[in-house]
Amino acid sequence: MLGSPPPGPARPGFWRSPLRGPWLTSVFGSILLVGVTVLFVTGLLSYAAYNPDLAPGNDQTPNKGLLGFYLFSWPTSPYWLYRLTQGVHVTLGVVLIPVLLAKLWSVIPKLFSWPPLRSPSHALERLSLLLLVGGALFEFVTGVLNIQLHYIFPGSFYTLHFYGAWVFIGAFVVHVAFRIPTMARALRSRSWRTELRVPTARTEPEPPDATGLVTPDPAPPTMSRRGALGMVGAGSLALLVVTAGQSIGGSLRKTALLAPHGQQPHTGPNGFQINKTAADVGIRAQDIGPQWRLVVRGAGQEKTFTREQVLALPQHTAALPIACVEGWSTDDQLWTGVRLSDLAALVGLRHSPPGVFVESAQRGGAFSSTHLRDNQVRDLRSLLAVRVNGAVLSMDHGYPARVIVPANPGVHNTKWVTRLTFGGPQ
Ligand SMILES: Nc1nc2c(c(=O)[nH]1)N[C@H]1C(S)=C(S)[C@@H](COP(=O)(O)O)O[C@H]1N2
Ligand SMILES: [Mo]
Repeated sequence: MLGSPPPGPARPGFWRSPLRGPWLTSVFGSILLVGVTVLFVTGLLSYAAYNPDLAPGNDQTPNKGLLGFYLFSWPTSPYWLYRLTQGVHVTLGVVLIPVLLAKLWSVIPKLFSWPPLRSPSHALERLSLLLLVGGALFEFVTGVLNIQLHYIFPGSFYTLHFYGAWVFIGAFVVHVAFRIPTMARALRSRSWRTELRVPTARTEPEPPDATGLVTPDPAPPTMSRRGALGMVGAGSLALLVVTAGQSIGGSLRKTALLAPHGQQPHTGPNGFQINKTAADVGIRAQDIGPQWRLVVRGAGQEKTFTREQVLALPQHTAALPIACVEGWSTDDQLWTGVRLSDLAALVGLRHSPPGVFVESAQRGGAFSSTHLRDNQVRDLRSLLAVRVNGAVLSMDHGYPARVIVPANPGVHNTKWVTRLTFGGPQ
């Protein structure tokens, strides 16, 4: 009854490119195998770096259950750790887009295989492919939206990208487990060196095999496999060139054409990337003017400081970058201010201070408050900064005072700080 497919893409002769076949698919597949693994690991690290188990403030995935099994205290050394892991995560994600598209192109006839459901196990396999392809597209699309449109969905991006990653990686592991023998066989079936010498005119389909990727009715070649690989490689390389500079920094920053925050916005001591300006988040002049106070609480004590009193406390300097989840980061900036551990000591927490809950003058909304862990408070480079590169903090960088902690995701370096509660909210 379902014997012959309807006219259209389910017919064996519909897809006619002579390039499609297990070898080409396996080349793209093996790149994705390595790439997706690195994306997944750096993604898990990014999640850990958020300290998502510091409830209630940081915890945007309270129902994560077992998925948070591996969480650990994100370290503060090396101070560039998050800059590296998140730079790799975002840059690699962008660079893999052409490979992902090429891989999907190479297997597209399978999406239309006929009959659509042959048996229960075939149904299961197709369901897993749906999760695999859907999961991959979902993760890449949400990731790109986040880095380009700059948190169009601050709370939900995090949750969607996190759960989406687990669905995707589940389907990915099943897929790899089933296909790795085929992949290994296909990669051995022809030599790279020979293949890369074949011009378009001599490009022939791979021999038909059980994978069903090879067309039974090849059209004349319009491109060699070398050409196809070159095109995908050039696409990836172009994306690398226009994104990597936003995290590598230095003079390469100028090449980061795709980076919304990647190029140098201003000059002078405060001339580095700004995530959200004071105006963006509704900081008013009176919030940070002469009426501004810093309230520090802990161990049953509470102290209030004017800006002059904060400036009169012992000042320390640390060279630290801002590294955003979006993948961009600044070069090291020289921050000066009061150590978080010194502030804890002022409210009676002299030895082994606990974590701190940080609140800003921003009235609600994303990133207006943060929890930091005890290891972050205890690092002597962790500051409530009042100056950067020798100048007073600009309004957009968090005047009068902001948090800066080594290896901390940018989002936890709260600007326009008004209150520090050591030991968490009470
Ligand atoms: N109060 C407040 N602090 C904030 C933010 C914010 O929106 N509000 N943005 C955070 C994010 S996401 C980043 S990456 C850094 C960026 O700091 P910068 O704008 O000084 O570069 O500030 C963080 N601190
Ligand atoms: Mo950020």
